Amino acid sequence: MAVRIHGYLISTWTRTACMACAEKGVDYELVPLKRFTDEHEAMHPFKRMPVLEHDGRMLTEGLAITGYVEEAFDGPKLVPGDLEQRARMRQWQSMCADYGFRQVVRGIPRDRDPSGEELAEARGVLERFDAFVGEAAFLVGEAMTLADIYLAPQVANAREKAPQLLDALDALGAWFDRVAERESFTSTRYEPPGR
Ligand SMILES: N[C@@H](CCC(=O)N[C@@H](CS)C(=O)NCC(=O)O)C(=O)O
Repeated sequence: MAVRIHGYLISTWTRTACMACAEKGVDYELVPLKRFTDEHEAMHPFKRMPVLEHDGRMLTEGLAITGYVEEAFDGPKLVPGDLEQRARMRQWQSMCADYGFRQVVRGIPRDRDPSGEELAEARGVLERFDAFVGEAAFLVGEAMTLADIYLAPQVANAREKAPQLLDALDALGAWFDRVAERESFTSTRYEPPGR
């Protein structure tokens, strides 16, 4: 049965779920959620997104969804076989789920100019991320992993809302330019209204 992802691409977590499918070569249908309805709550107890539907299963949480996509389908491995790389990938996943999501995605508003404090908090996280980017093509080696798939939508979100947050973060910028060329990234682009 086909994979359905309930959500919208404005959501970085939804984009991460879609990118995981795209990198894996899994066809999916992006289904608009009827937000905050009973139907939404039946799918997601916290009324968030994404929700992945497959074979009668409904799954919430980016961690569970991307892990499921990795294990349920053939295709390029998104989780490294190497112990240290796997741990580094999870470190990135955790940093994105906590600091990136809190200070960058949620911390920088879309509907008003961010305050100096909000910008400084987000910038602090992105600077730390920049310092973590190594020499390899991708975050934990020469192949894309879930680490890249977590971080790319967050950096895209920052760039869209407050591009100055990424000024002079050269390692992060070079990594992002590489990921931004991937079909998984271009095919999941969020287009803000009016652009
Ligand atoms: N821990 C959740 C976070 C999901 C989440 O917060 N999604 C955001 C969009 S990126 C959302 O649904 N926001 C709507 C809201 O907070 O009402 C996951 O890993 O999927």
